[in-house]
Amino acid sequence: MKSINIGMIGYKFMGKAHSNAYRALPMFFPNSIQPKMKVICGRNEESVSVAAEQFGWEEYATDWKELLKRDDIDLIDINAPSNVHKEIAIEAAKAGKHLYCEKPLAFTLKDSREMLRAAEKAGVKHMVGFNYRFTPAVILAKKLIEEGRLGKIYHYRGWFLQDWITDPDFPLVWRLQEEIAGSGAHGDLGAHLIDMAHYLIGDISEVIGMNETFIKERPLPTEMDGLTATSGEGTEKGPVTVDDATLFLAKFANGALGSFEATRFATGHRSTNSFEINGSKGSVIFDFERMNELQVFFEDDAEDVQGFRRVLATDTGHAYSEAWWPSGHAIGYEHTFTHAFVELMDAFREDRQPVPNFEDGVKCQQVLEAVDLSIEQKKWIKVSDL
Ligand code: SOE
Repeated sequence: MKSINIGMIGYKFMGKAHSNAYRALPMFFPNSIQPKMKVICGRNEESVSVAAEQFGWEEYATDWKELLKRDDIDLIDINAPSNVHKEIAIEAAKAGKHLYCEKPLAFTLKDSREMLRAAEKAGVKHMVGFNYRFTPAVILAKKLIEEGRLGKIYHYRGWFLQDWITDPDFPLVWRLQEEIAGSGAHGDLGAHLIDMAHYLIGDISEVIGMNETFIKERPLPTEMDGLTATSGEGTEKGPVTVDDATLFLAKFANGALGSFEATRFATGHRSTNSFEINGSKGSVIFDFERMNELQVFFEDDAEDVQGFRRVLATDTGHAYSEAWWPSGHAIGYEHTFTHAFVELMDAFREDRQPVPNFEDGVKCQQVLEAVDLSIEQKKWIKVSDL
């Protein structure tokens, strides 16, 4: 197998990020199985045709059901809004297509389990878009934990802070409508936090949370694109039906304690995706806005030089460093997607499931839902009860 033919559904922010990543593979990972950018699909013919040309797809299509019928498509990449993930994924699996799906996998735990079952029944490969796992500094944190260099883990602190909707006049984009997005900061940002914690620390066993929608009504949009939108003067308003912020506490199965904060109201924080981990022998701090670095602290450093030190995780010897630039030449957000697709293509070569896959998507959904339930019932919820 030399290449995998891709049919991609969605062409906005994530569609662009995915396309860019597919294009990087032949140049930077020439030994990988290569993705062939066959068809890009979206409902608006004018826009999707422009995207096809700009992003470098061979063809465009406007009907995803027709796309599934094509014999020359091996994998369906779903990056349309969350309300269509389930139907497309299940139909694509039935058509024998391999799957890549953006997060959060589905609206509900039940839906995500159905998606996983459909993929397993069809015997196709399935992957979920938790791209931040593929940041070299995050991989370094994982390595330090696995090698026991941080000792017994006591604390995990995760926070994903954005501020793109603090203006009360920012329009009611689809991400603020429950029927399209499923949830707000919780599913959009919290999903990344939960997956990161699963990857680094392990299973979350119990949670208790709180949430808030600070701005209850917003003007209807006249145009939206990615995270930007406009609305006219005095435009009619509609209700915001998702959370603006969700916070929760967690207990991990291994005894560690966790705290999580996902918000779109952290003024000044454009996209601060961070964690801090404290163990008996050391600590690490990561902030995606400085994604090439990991702050590390080791308890057994000589006392007179103890302190957090900055490790450049894109230097020689770190994950994926050989594929990119000479030491010290940084990489960016888009590279996390390229790395995710390298994992996907490796899974094809080694005939195994890629990681993270729909099982990880379901696990994440289980925690998201446990937090929602804890908010509703105002009490701790055991994740395994769901
Ligand atoms: C918007 O909040 C968003 O683009 C998310 O949808 C992404 O998953 C996250 O990576 C960055 O922020």
